[in-house]
Amino acid sequence: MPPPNFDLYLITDRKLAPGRNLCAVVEQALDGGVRAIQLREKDLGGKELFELADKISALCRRYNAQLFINERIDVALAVDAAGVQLGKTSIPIGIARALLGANKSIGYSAHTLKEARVAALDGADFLLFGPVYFTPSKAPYGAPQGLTVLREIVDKVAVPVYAIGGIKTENLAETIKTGVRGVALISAVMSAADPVRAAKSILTMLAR
Ligand code: TZP
Repeated sequence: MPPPNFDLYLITDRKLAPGRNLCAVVEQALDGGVRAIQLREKDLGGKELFELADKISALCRRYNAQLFINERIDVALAVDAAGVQLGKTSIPIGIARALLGANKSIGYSAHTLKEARVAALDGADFLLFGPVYFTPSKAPYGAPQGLTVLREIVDKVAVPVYAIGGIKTENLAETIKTGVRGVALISAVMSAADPVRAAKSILTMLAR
């Protein structure tokens, strides 16, 4: 696959957009210029996830945006998504590639340099690395990884890297300086009072 062409990777979590319809928030993000969405609703079973993916896939097509499905290769194939996001507990990258074919992208969420290197060798198209900063959902797993480790991964692994975890407009500039390909985030857009404006301002900063 060609390298990813997006700077901002928006990940969904409907629990971080309470009282709002997930499709409506995703559409606002797309309106704000987001062109890559990862559907990550881990508590949904196949039927509900497929139905949601089908709706979000239609939205993404309308905006010419790419849709990635967290973990579920079957759902990604069912809605002809751009690819999947895998991690340590997922089906191996090589098996996913065999099922998805050469024309789908595989993102891999790494938490150590070793994991990042193995994922690159196994054929991941891009990596997420984090949590770079404090973020409530990852607090139980220990301290954030910080910028030094992020820079090391960017320098040592020959696959585009996206920073994730606690990314906000306030820390975007210092994050980008590490040489990352872009950033992945949830709450800075999903929980924003105005997701259109939040997406726009993050994308403007990333484009600089
Ligand atoms: N993986 C590492 S940190 C994280 C995930 C899914 C959560 C990112 O959420 P936020 O709200 O952008 O900090």
